Amino acid sequence: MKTHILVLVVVFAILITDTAAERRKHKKYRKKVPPSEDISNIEIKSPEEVPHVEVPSETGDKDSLISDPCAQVYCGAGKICQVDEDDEPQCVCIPECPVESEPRRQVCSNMNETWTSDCAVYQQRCWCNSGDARCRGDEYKHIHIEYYGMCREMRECVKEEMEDFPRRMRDWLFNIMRDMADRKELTPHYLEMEREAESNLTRRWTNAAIWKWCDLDGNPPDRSVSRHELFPIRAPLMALEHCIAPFLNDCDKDDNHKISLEEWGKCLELDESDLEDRCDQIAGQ
Ligand SMILES: [Ca+2]
Ligand SMILES: [Ca+2]
Repeated sequence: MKTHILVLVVVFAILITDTAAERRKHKKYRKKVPPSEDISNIEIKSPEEVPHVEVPSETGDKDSLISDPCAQVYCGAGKICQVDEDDEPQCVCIPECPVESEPRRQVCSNMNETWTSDCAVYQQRCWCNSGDARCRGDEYKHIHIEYYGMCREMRECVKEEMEDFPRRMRDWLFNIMRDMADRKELTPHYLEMEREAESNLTRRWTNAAIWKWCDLDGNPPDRSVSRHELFPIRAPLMALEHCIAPFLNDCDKDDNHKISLEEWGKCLELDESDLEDRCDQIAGQ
């Protein structure tokens, strides 16, 4: 999954820099994605609410793993499992986050504050939700990562850029889908859709859009993409592309914090009649 997201970021960056050239050429061509130093340094994490699996120590033998009450316990982000005095497993706030000195570990929160690591953000949220004195205030109960890297002033996405953004986004989605097909990272179902997109120009953008929407709708797969589910594309791309946040916000036309396939198609300026739910049942599980 991490590799997929990294691929998305690299392809997106390539697309941004190649847009002008592509416009001149018209003709599509396959390009190998060269490694980009800056972008490959971006560390991509899973969505924040995905439960962390506490892996039992490998040094323990089989019996001790079975008897470890924490062995099968899943604690959320910012928490670890500890055994209490009654030998019962408890999820507690992570006592200490690793000391991070590298700037690339920094994250910017939704409160526009730079934190040393994602761990520090989740730890703070855990403290606030468990009444710990180290909580900075009630508002930190809902703190989350807005994007990776230190907080920066986001350039405003001007009207002309916003108008051009759906086209760039469609291009980007198709290029990622093609790249993943080349890497044999698509399920047979999505590979078939990719082949259809290659051979049928009217399906090119729609198939890629449907695939990405299905791909994002995974937690839970309920045929709508929540703000949380957008995290894998929003957080890593925000540092590179200042129009991504306003674009995604704009997609949710009825403001119910979820993006339906219809809304997704509309904001990508696709023909509604071409859009149909073609999510791979297997991939959604
Ligand atoms: Ca969903
Ligand atoms: Ca909506």
